[in-house]
Amino acid sequence: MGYLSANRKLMVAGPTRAGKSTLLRALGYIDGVNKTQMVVHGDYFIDTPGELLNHLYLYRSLLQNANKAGLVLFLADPTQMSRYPPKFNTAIQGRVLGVVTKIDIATESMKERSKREVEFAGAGEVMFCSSLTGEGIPELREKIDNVLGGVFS
Ligand SMILES: Nc1nc2c(ncn2[C@@H]2O[C@H](COP(=O)(O)OP(=O)(O)O)[C@@H](O)[C@H]2O)c(=O)[nH]1
Ligand SMILES: [Mg+2]
Repeated sequence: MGYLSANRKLMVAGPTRAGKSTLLRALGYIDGVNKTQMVVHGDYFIDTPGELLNHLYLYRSLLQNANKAGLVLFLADPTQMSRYPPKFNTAIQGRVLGVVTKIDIATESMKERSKREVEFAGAGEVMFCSSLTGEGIPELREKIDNVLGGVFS
């Protein structure tokens, strides 16, 4: 995998069970969803286990992988707390985009709290989606294609 294609990878970070793998499936990057036990590198994506965010001593691993990605999604799940470090974006070379998922089961105030969590982590822009209903997925895919150059086109 050369430098250029590595920089076209999409990485998804977020807590355990936030819906990272399900989102990658909704976006068409992967077929099935299993519990992600380790960092999975596809040709065009990097999936990560939530444990990397849940434990301070694992941030280094998350960041090393993040620097192989052209775009890192900071995923927030309205049904649970996301413990992103403040200004986490400054440790990452690639672009960062905040994504609040599971909007099909979240109230407005839950969504607002999730938005603030990823903004705290340094996401300048935040998008909303549901991997189950597909709401917001086309807009998110378009944004990803704009940043990464449309790996599927
Ligand atoms: N309601 C709802 N559930 C979701 C959504 N995305 C993921 N889930 C559920 O959240 C759980 C964890 O998803 P998973 O992708 O394995 O999370 P990961 O640990 O971050 O990779 C699963 O039961 C999914 O079905 C969503 O947009 N809406
Ligand atoms: Mg997973």
